[in-house]
Amino acid sequence: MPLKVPFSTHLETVSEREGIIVEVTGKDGSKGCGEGVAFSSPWYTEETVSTSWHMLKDFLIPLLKKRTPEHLGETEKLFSFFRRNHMAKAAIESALWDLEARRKGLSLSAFLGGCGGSIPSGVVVGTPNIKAAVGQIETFLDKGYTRVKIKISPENDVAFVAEIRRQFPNLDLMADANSAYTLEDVDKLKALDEYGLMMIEQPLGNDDIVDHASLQKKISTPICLDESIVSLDDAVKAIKLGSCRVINIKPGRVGGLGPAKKIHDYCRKHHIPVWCGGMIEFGVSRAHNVALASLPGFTIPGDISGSDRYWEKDIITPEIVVEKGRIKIPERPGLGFDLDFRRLKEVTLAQEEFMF
Ligand code: OSB
Ligand code: MG
Repeated sequence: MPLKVPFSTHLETVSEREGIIVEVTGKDGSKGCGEGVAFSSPWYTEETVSTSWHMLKDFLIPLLKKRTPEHLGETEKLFSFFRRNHMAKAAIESALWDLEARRKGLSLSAFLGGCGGSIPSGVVVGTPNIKAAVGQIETFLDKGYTRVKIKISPENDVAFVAEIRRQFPNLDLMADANSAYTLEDVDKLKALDEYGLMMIEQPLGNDDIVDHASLQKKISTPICLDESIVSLDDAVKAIKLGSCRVINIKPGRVGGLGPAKKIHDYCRKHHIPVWCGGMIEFGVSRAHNVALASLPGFTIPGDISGSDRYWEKDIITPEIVVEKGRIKIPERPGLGFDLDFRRLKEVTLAQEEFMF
């Protein structure tokens, strides 16, 4: 689907989004759905839509066919037989969570251990142009969003942040660098300490936790890790090293809701606040994120904006709506949102069915 407005980071501009929607049906007829959130090219992580499709079709689905898990918990272990490819794994794993929650008659939030009620909604500005960024922030604030994230890079940082802070002195603001810096840039990163950022996300190498630990000692702004944390093991090591004070959890990046919940539980025990990141995804993945973000350790508003942030029309019904800065957690069994098959059909490029 085309985005309403292109979304830019220093790495890539996303104008159109491809994705993979998975629907699973149990022997008893119960259903669940999930989403593969890899991008069309490997700019954010190494996975793409094509590699995810390949993994699903040629490895993960045949593996499930051979060893159909009896319990949800077995899926992660089963999938660990194949290295990484977390977004492909999460596409099925999260669909199985939805299916299992529906079977148990619980909302996905309750099934995960969430609190119910509603979650606060944060939003991301996707332009380095200061005028456009200020315009977007004004629109978002009018819609009630409670927290804003901007993207920074060495070409667009201190002056950009300073001007946004000047115009919005009380805004809950964070900055995401998507690995645009190295330790040589410490002076610039230190200069950002002036502007009361809630955190700086992934300033250094996409797979680094060592340099981030050095950097965190030199700056007062909390570091949040995104790309560097692809497993519970990574989170444990990063916290031990002092590489971050906050973690952004995305189910796709870590292999699904099971691993995401484990990282949440560990962080909560170690007093590391977490929040749920976004992938410019469609409503299916967003709905999973809403349920995940209802867990008690998600104490910071996530990048969980409403369906209308990126899409003219989403592929779920109802769409995800932000009201007074919050999203209601559905109470009915499962995800609480259904696929809008009419809309889905309009935007589907390829479809395949696997029976066993
Ligand atoms: O780094 O968090 C990120 C979008 C695509 C890939 C990576 C990231 C992002 C965002 C936007 O920051 C999140 C969203 O609004 O979905
Ligand atoms: Mg990020």
